[in-house]
Formats: sequence, C-alpha cells, structure tokens
Amino acid sequence: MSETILIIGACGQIGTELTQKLREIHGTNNVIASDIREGSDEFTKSGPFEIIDATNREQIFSVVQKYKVSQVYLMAAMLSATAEKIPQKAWDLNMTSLLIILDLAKEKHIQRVYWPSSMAVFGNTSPKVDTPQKTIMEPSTVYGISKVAGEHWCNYYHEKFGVDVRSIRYPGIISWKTKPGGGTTDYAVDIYFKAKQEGSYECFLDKNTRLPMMYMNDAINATIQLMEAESSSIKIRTSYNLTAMSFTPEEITSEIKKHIPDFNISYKPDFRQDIANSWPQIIDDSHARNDWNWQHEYNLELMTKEMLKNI
Ligand code: AKB
Repeated sequence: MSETILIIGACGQIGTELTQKLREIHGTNNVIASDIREGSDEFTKSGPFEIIDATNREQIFSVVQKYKVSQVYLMAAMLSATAEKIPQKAWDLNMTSLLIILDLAKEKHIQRVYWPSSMAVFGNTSPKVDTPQKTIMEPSTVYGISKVAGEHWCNYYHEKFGVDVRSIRYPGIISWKTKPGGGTTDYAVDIYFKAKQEGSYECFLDKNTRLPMMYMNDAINATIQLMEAESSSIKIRTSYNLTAMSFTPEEITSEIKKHIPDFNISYKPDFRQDIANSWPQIIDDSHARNDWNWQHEYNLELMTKEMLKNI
C-alpha cells in the first residue's frame, strides 16, 4: 500500500535527513515536511512543505486531511539542555504534541505513528553499563521525565486503543548536514566542526564522560526499519533501547587526531556534565537486534572519516 507521510519537525537534525530518505523511498510528493518555521530554501522548496506548530491540533489535523496522511513521524521536541532552562515549555511541547498525534491515530485519521524517545529516560539509579531494556528509570531531567511519560502514553494508546505507535530511545546522534540544538550529546557534533574549521575545541563535558552514540545514517536506517517492520515483530510499545558505539571526549579526540594531528582540546564542564553523568555509558539494545534485526554499520573510526570528509 502506498503511504503518505507527514514529518513534524522536519527542519531539525534528524528530521532533515529522515525527510530526504523517506522521499527517496516513497516519492517526494508522498512525504510532507513540516516545521514551526521555514528551513533553507533548498529544503522547503524541494517538496511539499507546511508550517505546523506541533502543539496546535487544528493545524496538524488540517494538513492530515489535506494530504490524506497515513503515517506521522513526530520529530519536534525540546532536548535535554534547553529543557532544563525552560521546563514548563519543554513539557508542553514534548507532551502536547504527542497526545495530539496519539489521539488522531486513536480516531483513525492516521494509521501509524513514529515518536522518538531517548536514553534520557534513564537516571542516576539505572545501571550504567549494559543498561537493560527494562530497569529502574528515575530520570533527573525534565526532558527525561517527558520521555518516560511519553513512552507510557504510547504503550497505553497501543494497549487500550490499538494505536500502531513505534519508538526508539536514541543515544546521541552525530551528523554533518544539520546541527543539533540544545542537547547534552551535541559536543560530539561540535567537536568535528571545530576540529576541521578552527583546529581546537573547548568541550563542555569532562574528558572521561562515556556516552552511547550513533552516526546519523544508522539512526535513519533504524527508524525506517522499525516503521516498516511487521507489527507482530514489534514486542515493545514503550520504546526500544538502541545504540551503535560508546566513547568519551578523550577517545573521540584521539580518533580526530589521526586525521588532524594538531587538533587541540580543552575541557570546561558546565551544567550539562550532571545530565551526562546521570545517563548510561553503554546500552544493551539486544531487543531491537532480536525483534526487528537492528544492526549498526558505523563505529567511531568510520564515522570520524565520514564526518571529517563531509564538513
Ligand atoms: C540530548 O542530548 O538531549 C539528546 C538525547 C540523548 O536525547 N541528543
């Protein structure tokens, strides 16, 4: 069956590349990009684009009806570091948008929903190494609280109303096309840009802070793979643990130095250090690997080559 897909938050770091990939698969006119404001001309004029405030049900519903949308990818969200500064707004954006989409699916206006969760659902009391799919989840950030609550809303709508909602707990996502904004893992993107453009970087996390990460190509493939999987193979309707690699600022620096030997790093941890300390270091994503055959392609070495080649 042919799908008509709406991406909300299409101008963001993941949304941009997701839109491009889905357009390659489904055809440009079957993938409607939307965001609260217009992105670059190249992006907004390359296919259908609508202005949508993700907290406005009327705007979303009218676009769903206009294009007869069958699937929604809800990528609009406020990330961990920004959310700590404006908690109420973060909660409103992250929760209201999700409940609108889940309701539209419950009312059968759309057939399938993708919603991103995050490793931020875990907190200081979760195991840090090989963090299991199911474990204690006591997040210390507003972002994490909104993701835990969102995951349970997804599961509730699936169990109670049969809503086909699918979700991944993303680790830090690293890419060169569109920069992330407001996250704690953003250092692992900034470091490549600064290494290439200025030869030095001041890192806001300490050199030994190990965090789970993934290159964008793997994140996009995983997301689409999950959305295309048979419903019967999806055993988890909260959200799937997912990872590709884990490294520290010191380790990524050594890898960059193989290409830029004079690269210089200094460390000045700020409030984001506490957030990073509360997150897993290494995640166990065996459920995703068993249930829908998730496999990553990029490790630190391969990703570094790609990042430095493309920036
Ligand atoms: C963040 O740092 O807030 C995000 C995330 C891990 O969800 N990249």
